[in-house]
Amino acid sequence: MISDKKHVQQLAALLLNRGITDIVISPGSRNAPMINTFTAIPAFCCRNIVDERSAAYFALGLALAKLKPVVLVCSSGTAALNYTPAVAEAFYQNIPLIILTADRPDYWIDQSESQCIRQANIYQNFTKKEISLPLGESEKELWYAARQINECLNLSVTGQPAPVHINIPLEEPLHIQVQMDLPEVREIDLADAKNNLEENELTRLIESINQSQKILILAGQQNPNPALEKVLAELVLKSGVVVLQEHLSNLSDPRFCGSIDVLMAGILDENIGSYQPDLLISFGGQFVSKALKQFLRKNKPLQHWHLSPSCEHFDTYQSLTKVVKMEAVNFFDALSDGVQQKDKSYLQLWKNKEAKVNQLRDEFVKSIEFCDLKAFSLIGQKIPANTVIHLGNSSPVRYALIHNRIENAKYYSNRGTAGIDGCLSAAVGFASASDKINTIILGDLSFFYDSNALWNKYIGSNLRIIVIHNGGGNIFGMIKGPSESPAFTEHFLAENTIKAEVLAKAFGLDYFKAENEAGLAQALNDFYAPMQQQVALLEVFTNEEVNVRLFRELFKQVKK
Ligand SMILES: Cc1ncc(C[n+]2csc(CCOP(=O)(O)OP(=O)(O)O)c2C)c(N)n1
Ligand SMILES: [Mg+2]
Repeated sequence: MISDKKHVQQLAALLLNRGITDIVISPGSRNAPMINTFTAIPAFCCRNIVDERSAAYFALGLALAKLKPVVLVCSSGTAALNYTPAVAEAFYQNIPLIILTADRPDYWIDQSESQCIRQANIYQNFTKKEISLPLGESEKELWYAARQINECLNLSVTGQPAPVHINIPLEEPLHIQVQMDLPEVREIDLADAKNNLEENELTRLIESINQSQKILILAGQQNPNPALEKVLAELVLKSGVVVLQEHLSNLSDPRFCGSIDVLMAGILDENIGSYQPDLLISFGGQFVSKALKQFLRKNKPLQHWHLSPSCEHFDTYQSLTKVVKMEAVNFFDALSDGVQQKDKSYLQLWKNKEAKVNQLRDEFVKSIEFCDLKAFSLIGQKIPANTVIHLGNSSPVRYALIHNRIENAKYYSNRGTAGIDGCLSAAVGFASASDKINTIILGDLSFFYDSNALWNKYIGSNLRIIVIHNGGGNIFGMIKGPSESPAFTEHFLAENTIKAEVLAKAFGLDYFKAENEAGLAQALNDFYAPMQQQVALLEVFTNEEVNVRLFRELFKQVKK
């Protein structure tokens, strides 16, 4: 039995035809036609999560794991507004979410009806397209709706993928069901051409590359991409380009350069001009490192090319001279034959510096007392290889990036907008579709903020949650302004004494804790032991003042 609402039947048919079958529903009455239809068709995989904020972040993680769009379904009113944070994050991370919000007919909006808000275009800044379906079910209205739905579904995955919003006004009665198959609906297919460079343009680009002595390639946040990794590694070998990566770019070839924050600290006091690139080529999402942005804004390249299939003009370093409307892998592939062998001194300069700062970092971390920096080093030694790591915003992502990447690990983080409000939900969503051990490392405030992530039935035994409990928002102690304010403890740090233990118990998670180095090493052994067949939470207690002192000291040490 499916709903008698023809627009909902048609929408379900179009989703099914495209194989978009992962659905996250939040309960409600106005969305009953969607709930009744999707759950009646076995090909749809429906989950239910009550908190729409968490549901949308869960869907984001799920879409990342499955590498395909995920559908969200909610009721009207503030239910829909609660999707907004994750919609913004998905927009800036290029993740396709198909958002279906139930609504009342237009003529009841602002008429003292309950659970009613102005819902058209509520995500207008964070979606590629938003439509409101017509209410009437005439042939013309159904044709019009199908065309618009087709366009939304095509746009969500083409160029730079992004969320789309389909608002669905529905008239009562909402619960009538009929015994029938989904209708046949015409699909408007999309043939997405791989953009090729014209011969002349390609020749000019290759000439530029061959004339540049110092080429720096910035690999921003992106999904693992083995084909790109291969072509870039060959380019490094052939022409000595420097590829700078953070863990979140998921490029791990040892010929690339990492540890960017410490590396930047290491070169700042040196003959910095020798590191300045002639040609900068960037692709992917954002970099976490602020120091890198500062370095490049001060030491601008002569040319900066940004590679973007949807033509984004990212002038992050105030030196953009060309946008190449192309996937990075196709771009480097097209160039590879024409690029000449080159002297590797620029690459050597960066690689030598990287080795030096990494050595200083390791010596320093070995010598210090227990703190967040040390805890991340220990965690890094104990996390199993070939795993998935989710990094919470605030200092966890920074600490993790200071240390070496875990072998064969894939890294994810909500860096589109860097919110602390959905780190755990996104990790839970990802882990629910992953057959690997998934570890999320996040701060205490981020954990409590998003603890509703644990309020659903889709938490797999493969999930490991590490809460770094440092008594509040430690990041604000690391930056000069807030740490010097009289309002620091109450209004920046937001001092926190509540422990995660009670919540772990409430949600039925196995609980571990550690307060010192030996305790953490032991807890990690148990946490990752093959015998640990249950989802588990490890709470690591550290001291705020010690953390801040040693974090600052690290950067002094690597400058030496
Ligand atoms: C939704 C949202 N609100 C506020 C902020 C500002 N903010 C950035 S970091 C932070 C503190 C996070 O504390 P915690 O999770 O304990 O991490 P720590 O700083 O201790 O590493 C806050 C409030 C944000 N990024 N996102
Ligand atoms: Mg904290």
